[in-house]
Amino acid sequence: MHLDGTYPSVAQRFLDLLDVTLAAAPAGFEAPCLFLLGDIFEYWIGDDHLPAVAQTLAARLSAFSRSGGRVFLMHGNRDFLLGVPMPLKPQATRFPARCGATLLPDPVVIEVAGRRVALSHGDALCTDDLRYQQWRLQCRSAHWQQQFLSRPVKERLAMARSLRQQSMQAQAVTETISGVNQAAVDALMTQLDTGLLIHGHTHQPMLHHWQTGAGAGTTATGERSAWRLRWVLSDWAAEPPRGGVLPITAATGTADHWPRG
Ligand SMILES: [Mn+2]
Repeated sequence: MHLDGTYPSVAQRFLDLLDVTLAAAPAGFEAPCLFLLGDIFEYWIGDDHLPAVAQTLAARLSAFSRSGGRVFLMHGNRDFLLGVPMPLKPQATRFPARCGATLLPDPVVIEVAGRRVALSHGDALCTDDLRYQQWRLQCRSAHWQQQFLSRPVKERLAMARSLRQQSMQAQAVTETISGVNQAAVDALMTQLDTGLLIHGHTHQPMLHHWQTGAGAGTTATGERSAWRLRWVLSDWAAEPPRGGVLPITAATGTADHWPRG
């Protein structure tokens, strides 16, 4: 969603759809679950700095969790500091707690109607972008995070702004956010033993389906050939208006959901 103060219309549309989606959550045997798979915010400099849109979102999510829903958050490449303890302010309320939410690792496997479904932000799969993966390793290290979070808010805001500018310049050169690497996708799905992967990040919403190995039978590595699905979520944008929510039910990712033709 990349929520920030720059595009209030995007934040409003997201919050409105969230209200509709949460209100429509079916009453079942278990609590309805909401998963936000990272880059909820355009940037996040620490849980001690709460932008207005973050306060609004936290209030809505907290109300949903108090009414029996369950909320799960995941880090993206913009908001990877969300929920990380502040070295100099250990008593600061963590953002997930403020939302009544649980912070998930990336990737994570959930079970839906007996099927294993993998959820990820998606940036770790863009392995062709070596410079980005180096930066990812660095900024996800405890050392870098403790150093960054120990700086005053003003300095952290300035650093976040400069990082966003560098990221925009890099994207202007390559014209697009790097796509996922197919070998990395297959390796992850084999490792997680799942036939359905849901992620965002690439801003290229699409349902991909393919067969592992060359046709039917067994693959070169001896695995049984199988159909795999990768559902890429839409990003949220102001112009033209874009964005959406993927309801996950027992039928998600089955043949009924494949595009025709
Ligand atoms: Mn992202």
